[in-house]
This record gives sequence, C-alpha cells and structure tokens, in this order.
Amino acid sequence: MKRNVFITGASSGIGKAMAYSFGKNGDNLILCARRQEKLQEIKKDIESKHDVRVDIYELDVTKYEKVTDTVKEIIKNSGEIDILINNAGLALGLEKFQDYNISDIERMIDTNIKGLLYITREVIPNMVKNNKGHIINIGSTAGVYAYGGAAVYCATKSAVKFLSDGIRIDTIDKNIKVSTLQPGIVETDFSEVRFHGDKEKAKKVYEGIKALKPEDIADIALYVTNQPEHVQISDVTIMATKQATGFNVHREK
Ligand code: NDP
Ligand code: 8X3
Repeated sequence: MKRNVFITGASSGIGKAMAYSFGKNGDNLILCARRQEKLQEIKKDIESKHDVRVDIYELDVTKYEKVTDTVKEIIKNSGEIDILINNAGLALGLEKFQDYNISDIERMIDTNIKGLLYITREVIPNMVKNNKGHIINIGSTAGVYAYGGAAVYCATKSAVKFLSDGIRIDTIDKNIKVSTLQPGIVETDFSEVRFHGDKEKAKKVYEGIKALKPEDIADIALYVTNQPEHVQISDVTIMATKQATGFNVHREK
C-alpha cells in the first residue's frame, strides 16, 4: 500500500532529498515550502521517474491560519497522512547572543519550534483518531551540543528533541511512532541562509571536511519508517566521520 508522506521544507536540501527517496520507495508525496517554482520542478521530475502522486502546497509554516487551512485541504485531497516529516527550519546568524538581531531570533523560534508545533497540532488528531501514524522531527546535533554563536538555534533544536519525546509520551497508547533525527553538518543551502546569502562565507563551513549529503539523511529517514509495526526508532544522531560532537570537527588543511 502506498503511504502518504507529508514533508515540510521540501524545496531544497534534506527535505528535497527525502522527497526523492520516499518517491523512489513508491510513496505518495505531499510537499510544502514557500518557493513554489522549486516544488513544481521536483513534482515534475519525481512523477516522471516514479509511479507516485506528488501534491505540492505553498506554505509558510509560521502562519498558523494558513497551516490549519492547508492541512484541512491536504486531508480532503489525499485522505490520511501516514508519515509527517517536520523538516522546515533554519539558522540565522552566527554571533554572540548579546549581538544578535532580534528578528533573526524570532524567525528561528517561529519556524523551528512554532512552525513544527502548528503543523503537528493540526495533523496529529487524525493520527490519534485512526490509531496510526509516524512523525519524524528533524532536530540537529546543535540540539545536543551547544556551540558558540548559535545559542538560539541550539535551543530551538533542543526543543525539537523534547517536543518529540513529549508527544511520544502523550500518544503512548496509540500506534503512533515519533522519531527525532539529529544530523551534524550536512552540505545544503543551510549555511547560505544562515549567512543571509553570503556564498563565500557559506562555502567555508564545508571546507576540509567530507560533510554529510542530504541523501544520507534521506536514506536514514526511509529506514526509520520501514521498520516492523512494533519497532519504534526514537532518536538517531548522524555525523560525518570527521565530526565527533556538535563543534568538534576535524578539517584537512
Ligand atoms: P535548506 O536551506 O536547504 O532547506 C530548508 C528548507 O526549509 C527549505 O525547503 C525551505 O523552503 C524550508 N523553510 C524554511 N523556512 C520555512 C518556512 N517558514 N515555511 C516553510 N518552509 C520553510 O537547509 P537544510 O535542508 O539543511 O535544512 C533542513 C532542516 O534540517 C532544517 O530544520 C535544519 O535546521 C536541519 N538541519 C540541517 C543541518 C545541516 O547541516 N544542513 C544539520 C542538522 C539539521 P522555502 O525557503 O522554499 O520555504
Ligand atoms: C545544523 C548543523 O552544526 O551547523 O543543524 O549547527 S550545525
């Protein structure tokens, strides 16, 4: 049976790679992000390669009313959501907390915490009613090991881990699985977004280390969802071989 997999932030990086891996696995996809032109291209490409249905929705996860309307529309169009992957997220800035721009702080909290909560709060009642579902939340090694210049980003990803744990407890009597994936450095547009479009600065983050690829995380997400019904993978932390903790990275000169 084809599963309906709803991925937020599917227009680039890890979300896009997950769309391809679940599509290849034969799952129907519900993809959302703000950039529609990117989602259009992904839909066209995946539908041309695999016998799956790809529905796309323009959605900013920070807008609560839009989230409620969109989730209603998705359920009307696709039926049940079997797997929800809360991936949309970002870091903004890398500076001492005392120097941080307040709008960057608010956007990280609004996207990484409130956006994830809005989506999950709208999707989960049906999972509870149907007594079935899987929620995968994308945390980060930043939620496990704080590092300098990223206090707020680290706090948002730590919140993701504890939200997952709390939701898992609250749905313990249902056949609902909740998994947190916590990647280390993955080479995506993440750093370009963090540095407000500064490509040179972004490139340096990935210099001298063979970083993870978005496909590495997508493979693991698929594995986590392909376990027998009685097996729940609660947490996975994934790092490049030359990364030992959130901030301990070995770079070749
Ligand atoms: P990208 O910048 O490549 O992708 C981020 C995705 O999030 C885009 O599809 C973007 O879509 C979407 N997004 C951002 N803000 C919103 C919003 N308000 N509403 C809807 N969608 C939004 O980065 P990554 O793929 O690396 O990041 C994906 C997730 O992985 C994030 O949660 C990030 O924190 C996490 N992560 C990344 C790591 C890394 O090293 N790259 C490591 C650990 C975790 P659009 O702009 O079109 O809306
Ligand atoms: C992204 C990984 O190490 O840049 O969550 O914070 S890191």
